[in-house]
Amino acid sequence: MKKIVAWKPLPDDVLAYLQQHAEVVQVDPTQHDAFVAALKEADGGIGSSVKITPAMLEGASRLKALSTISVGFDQFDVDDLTRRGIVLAHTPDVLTESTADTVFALILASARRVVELADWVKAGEWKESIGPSHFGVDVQGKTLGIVGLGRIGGAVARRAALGFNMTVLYTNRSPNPQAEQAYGARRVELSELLATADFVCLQVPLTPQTRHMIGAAELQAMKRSAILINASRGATVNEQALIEALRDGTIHGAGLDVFETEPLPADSPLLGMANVVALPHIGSATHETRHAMARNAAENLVAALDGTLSNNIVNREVLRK
Ligand code: 8YV
Repeated sequence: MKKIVAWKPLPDDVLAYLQQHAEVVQVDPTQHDAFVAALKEADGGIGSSVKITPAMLEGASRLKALSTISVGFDQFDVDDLTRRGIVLAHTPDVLTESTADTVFALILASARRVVELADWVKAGEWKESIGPSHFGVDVQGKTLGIVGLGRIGGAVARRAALGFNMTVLYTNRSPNPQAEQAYGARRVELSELLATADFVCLQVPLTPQTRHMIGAAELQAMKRSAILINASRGATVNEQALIEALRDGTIHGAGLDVFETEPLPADSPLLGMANVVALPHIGSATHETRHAMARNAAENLVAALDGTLSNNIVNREVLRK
């Protein structure tokens, strides 16, 4: 029987499904040596949120497939997996809508100061009717700039255009005719997007090309009234530059679900800023979506080990070897 290593707890039904196909060894990824030893014995692996380095795969000669319970695969060295002939699968579709909801929650919360004012009410500070010092800014009718219009970016564009009557600008490696037609989205250069958008929303994967793509110069290029939204990966933004821009009033605020270091360290200056909404990487974190992701990843893994997986493959080249 094949052996699968799971480095994340799985819902009971998903575990039972995997057990119909293989022996499942559950490991605690913080026990590094035991985790690496289990990988050496395994045909497949499933999990998320842990960096899997080439060194951890040395001697894992049986390993044929890894399946991440996430759309992002920046925890893996994909070229190295391809060289080793290991298929990497991910879960791109099932989390699109809940992640777009998180992005919109950040847009609304930052613009309307939802978290700050809710805390203020709970602190017993609401003693008379509010005035301009508590007002926010409008979301509806404004311009949203989406950096990277893939699946999640498209779902954000739909909410923005159809639900909030927003003008949608985007950058992307290739045009997205569907979003242009359905949501009136317009593809522009990053410089135009930064200079024009009221909300700049990052929806790119983390790659060497996107690391720190938003730094001091890009923040400076944004409107002083603009709000930066990031629910992609923390390292797409130079966090130190962002902290300075928020302090100096270079931009108005930020809604952040992701950070360069997660969990966000308790001494991060971002935590003390009223113009920052900070969430604990909840992008896809609903009961329904996390369950669907685990199920999807398990099915991907079983199919990859059977040699029948045809979609959700990160490194398709491996199949051609
Ligand atoms: C979580 C995510 O990071 O899918 C992604 O890329 O960012 C998230 O859904 C997590 O990996 C889910 O287990």
